[in-house]
Amino acid sequence: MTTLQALIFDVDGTLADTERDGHRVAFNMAFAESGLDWEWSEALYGKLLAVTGGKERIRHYLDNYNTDATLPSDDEADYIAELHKTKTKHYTQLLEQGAIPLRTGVRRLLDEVRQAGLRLAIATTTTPVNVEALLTHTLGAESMDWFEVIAAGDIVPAKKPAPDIYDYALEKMGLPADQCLAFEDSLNGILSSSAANLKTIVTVNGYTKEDDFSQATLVLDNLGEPDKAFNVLAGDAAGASFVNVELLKTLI
Ligand code: XBP
Ligand code: MG
Repeated sequence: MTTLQALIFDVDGTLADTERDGHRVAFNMAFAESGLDWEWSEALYGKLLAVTGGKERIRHYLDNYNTDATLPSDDEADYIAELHKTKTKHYTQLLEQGAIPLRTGVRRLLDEVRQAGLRLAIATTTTPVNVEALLTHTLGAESMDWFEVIAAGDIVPAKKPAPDIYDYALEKMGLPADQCLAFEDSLNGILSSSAANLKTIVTVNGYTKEDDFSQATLVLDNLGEPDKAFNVLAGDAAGASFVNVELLKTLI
């Protein structure tokens, strides 16, 4: 019989709603600091989220939405990398200021699964220091040790929707996909986790609620709390009203 051993969490959009009020704002701050007149509105950012990875997203913007832009440097890759470093500085400062809370149920579920002895990992396309800043400023510095693998950013060349980041996390944990569950919030995320053969629970957010989650095991509006039931958007929640270890064991 297959038993549940580990949970692998995406970060952006899943642990916290970081994109609209965190990453987007930090990109705009970096553009302003660099003397660029680029401004990513909430609506434009929703379209830019089609591409994962901040450097890749800037490139996608230049190739598709600001084709007349001239960069103040001949070395485009180098310029984008520097711009992205500035963005990361602003993003981590926003997190330090407590700008982005965890999503409903995240802290409770992490506490419960740790009590139950389940293993934890992270698989995300965001820059490693961003993960550290989010965990430290929401759950405390010790939470970095709760996750035995933090697979993040450029650690694999092919970002989501490629399966590589999940494959990497599974390999580091020495576990087969069928003993783990993934948590995601977006189409690129579930394409990645599904291609790594992981059953996936999706908690949608404002940017992703219209995405195609037909590959998900369960689709919810959030993880829920004992006094705040989730809404089931697709799949069988076995009569539960919030995600707990008991429910997770029925999904594997
Ligand atoms: C998150 C991303 C990241 C962040 C920005 O996707 O695509 O690129 O938006 O972070 P996922 P960086 O939730 O699927 O991991 O600028 O550090 O790349
Ligand atoms: Mg995500």
